[in-house]
Amino acid sequence: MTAQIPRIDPDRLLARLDAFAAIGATARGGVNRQALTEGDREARALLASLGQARGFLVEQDACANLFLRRAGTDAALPPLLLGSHLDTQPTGGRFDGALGVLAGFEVLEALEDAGVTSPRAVELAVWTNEEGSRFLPGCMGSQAFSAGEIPAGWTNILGADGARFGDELAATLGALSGVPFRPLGGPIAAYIELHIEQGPVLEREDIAIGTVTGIQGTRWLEAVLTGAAAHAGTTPPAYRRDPMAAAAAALHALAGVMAGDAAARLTVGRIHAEPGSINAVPERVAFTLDLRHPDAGALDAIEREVRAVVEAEAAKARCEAELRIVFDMAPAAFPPEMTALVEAAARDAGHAATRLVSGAFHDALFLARIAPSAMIFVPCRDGISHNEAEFVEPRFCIAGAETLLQATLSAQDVPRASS
Ligand code: HGY
Ligand code: MN
Ligand code: MN
Repeated sequence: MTAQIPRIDPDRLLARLDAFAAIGATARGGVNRQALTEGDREARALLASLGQARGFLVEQDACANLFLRRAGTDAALPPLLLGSHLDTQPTGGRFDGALGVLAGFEVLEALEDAGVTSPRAVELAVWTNEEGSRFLPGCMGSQAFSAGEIPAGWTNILGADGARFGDELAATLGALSGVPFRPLGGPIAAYIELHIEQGPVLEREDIAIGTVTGIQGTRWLEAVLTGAAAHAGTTPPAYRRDPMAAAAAALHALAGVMAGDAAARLTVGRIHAEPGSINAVPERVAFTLDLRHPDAGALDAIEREVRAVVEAEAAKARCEAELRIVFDMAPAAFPPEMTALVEAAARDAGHAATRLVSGAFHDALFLARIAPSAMIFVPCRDGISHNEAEFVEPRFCIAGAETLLQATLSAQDVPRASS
């Protein structure tokens, strides 16, 4: 049977997005499907069953990365890998990660429906814990895949909810008991990821496709300031060693980091006081710092400034300060030939495209360490993400999937379908 021209089925893709958005749906229209929770397991199980129903080989690896494989004619060739993530922020959106996974699945189905044969297998990967909001760091699945091993220290990492990573990983693997294991790691021929932009550029320029040239650097720090618990009513200022006062002064001073450099990003997303009593000066205050910059040297300079300011304010309050790096992703550029492949795919799919650097980190950053990688962005409304109001117009979801299909075909060494 000669192959037909593969085409994205818009209704099928949009229905899948709705079905997965229902898993972990929040009352305000978002999704709370954090890594290695019951919701994450439910979404993985649904995708696994959909893949098995289409005759794709479904496997998982020791880091609970999930793979759906559509075989090629030459099993010896490393596969072309598509992928993204299904885990979300606590108040996440319906598209962050899920669009890339479900568009990738739609590409596999379109190839299958059209009877396309190709030398390379096409695989879809669902990476474990991209977000890093429950268990630090982020991108655990793609880090382990690209390194070919799970760092020993991860097993005992405690999540924001107190759960132990090793336990939750084992429960997640066990929840897909019928799915066979595969070794952790490559080789892969290339990696292509579709994702929402999570910023305002594409919408502002009214362009459907972003050709991602690279990803800015990210560095996460955990700061712990330690003073002395004391009575809120009887302890005068001179007798206090108040880590909350020190933290407040430090964060106020650090607001200048972004004021001084338009490309710099500094976010304190989580702060916690112990014992956390209304009428006790805290003994300990811990907070997270998310630093971003496209330039590695500038990122180092921001870290130095953060350390100097936090340590100085702690000293003023006669507190100890400890800051440790918990996640460090150097900026990276995607190879020109992969960027060109995405631009050609957008053109072939009939969509305008523009180049941009990603402000968010992605699993593609780690895949780029072991294979030529590329990312395709689509606009999200008002650039909102990591927020339950995240929204992508259906036409952009479809444009992204059509571009991913064309990129898959051209990366497959098969004649590109003329649309
Ligand atoms: O935080 C990030 O950049 C990614 O969206 N998880
Ligand atoms: Mn994401
Ligand atoms: Mn995200």
